[in-house]
Amino acid sequence: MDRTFVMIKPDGVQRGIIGAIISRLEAKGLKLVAAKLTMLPEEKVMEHYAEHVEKPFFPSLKAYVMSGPVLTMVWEGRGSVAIVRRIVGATNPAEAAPGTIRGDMGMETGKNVIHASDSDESAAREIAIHFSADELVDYTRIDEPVLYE
Ligand code: IDP
Repeated sequence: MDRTFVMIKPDGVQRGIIGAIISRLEAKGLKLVAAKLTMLPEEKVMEHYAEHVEKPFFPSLKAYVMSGPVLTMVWEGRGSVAIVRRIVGATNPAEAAPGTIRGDMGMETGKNVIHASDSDESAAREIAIHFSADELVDYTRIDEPVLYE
């Protein structure tokens, strides 16, 4: 089954919207298979955001994601990478569509509440950065037989 990596960033944790965000993903039918509340060490930030290290906004991005605890998660479901990206919305919350997490819960790109993998390759890479294989829990959600055709 497809898996995606999702992280509630420090602003989302500090603002007390973890539950509201998880509710949206759960109600969609996605299955939570791993979760960890943690402070990201610098080496994980460098690895996770390797493609952005040379960008002008990287120093502020790094300070932002290290400014407090994050909730790292792995969510599973058929087509989960694309589904979660649509639920999360555009990078800039000011432009993200209403109904999306960023569109409903954020104001600016520099504090955009949540991260979600943008491809299956990114998901596999990001899951491996943040979780070991034995932290991914294998179980069946009781509604799975009625969620899928
Ligand atoms: P994404 O998170 O929607 O996939 P990316 O372009 O991959 O967006 O950027 C990664 C993260 O870097 C964003 O979620 C945001 O936190 C931060 N970021 C991207 N562009 C800017 C910017 O122009 N200013 C400040 N932060 C930015």
